[in-house]
Amino acid sequence: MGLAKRVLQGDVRATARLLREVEEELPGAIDELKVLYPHTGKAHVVGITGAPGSGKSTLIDVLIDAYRKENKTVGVIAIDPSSPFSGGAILGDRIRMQRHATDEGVFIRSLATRGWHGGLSKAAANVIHIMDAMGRDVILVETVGVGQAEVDIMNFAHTSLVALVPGTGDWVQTLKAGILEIADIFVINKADKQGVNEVEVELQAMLQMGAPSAAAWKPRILLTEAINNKGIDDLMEVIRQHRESLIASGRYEAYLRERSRLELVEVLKSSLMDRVSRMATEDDYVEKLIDDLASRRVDPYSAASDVLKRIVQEGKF
Ligand SMILES: Nc1nc2c(ncn2[C@@H]2O[C@H](COP(=O)(O)OP(=O)(O)OP(=O)(O)O)[C@@H](O)[C@H]2O)c(=O)[nH]1
Ligand SMILES: [Mg+2]
Repeated sequence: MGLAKRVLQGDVRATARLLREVEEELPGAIDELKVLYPHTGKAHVVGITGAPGSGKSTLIDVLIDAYRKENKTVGVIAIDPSSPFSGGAILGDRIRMQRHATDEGVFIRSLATRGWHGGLSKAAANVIHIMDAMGRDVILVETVGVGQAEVDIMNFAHTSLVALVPGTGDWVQTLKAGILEIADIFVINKADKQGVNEVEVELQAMLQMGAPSAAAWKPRILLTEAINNKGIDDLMEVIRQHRESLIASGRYEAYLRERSRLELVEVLKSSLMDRVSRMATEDDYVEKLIDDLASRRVDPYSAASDVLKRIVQEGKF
């Protein structure tokens, strides 16, 4: 039986193998993804972003418990911040979530931020599809809210959570990264610490400063102590309310459509870039074109148009 068929039956080993093949960008993996795609779009994807150390993994850990109590299966994708921001985060994630390792209903995967030629957000979309196809009810995606790729990944989530903590200036920067616009729920975690009210008041002020909107959903602010499992029932309830509001207002369909558009653009971009970089190594066509540009024999627009024409003529991507 093909890998994709086994993934559709919820086979954990087959899923792990397909994920590896996708990660290694083996050509056959694309064919398996093609088989899976019609079976995706069922899972509820919850994105969790926020400054390093704000407690995202701890929140996910207790959310896993809460979903498992509801008999829901869970997929977790931790985008490893293999960036200067990482403070041994991978190890922390592993240890914290280890206790779920023997539960077949929990499938945890990390995705390194480095090494994705085709783009991190495309890779994340593929992992989401695979977990969705294997039948996970909920998929939790953790990203450190820095960089455009991570904002793009949050666009693949139906519900976007932003984790903030009291007593640091971190959260202001998080909001500056364009996260404010996409947040559905703000979670002020570590509410056991000093300065909770200040963050809440400041956040409320910022939200009110934004253009008044007639949107069906107004971002909510919740307080949690992930480490003490406090505030998690409320968080679960608000996530559920957000999903219901999406569906009831008809925005769910619109969201799905928008995500499909984003994904098409991502795949197109990476396929084109792939093709162009192969062109550059297969022959010296691109180099000659660059010579022509440098000596002003051709302009960049005509050159790009030439490249596209050549790709179309070759008929292969
Ligand atoms: N006091 C307090 N500490 C917490 C709370 N939640 C998490 N922590 C602690 O904060 C630290 C960071 O938690 P993580 O869950 O690893 O945070 P993260 O956002 O996933 O971190 P990165 O993945 O490195 O960005 C850990 O030492 C947690 O135990 C809380 O509610 N209160
Ligand atoms: Mg983490």
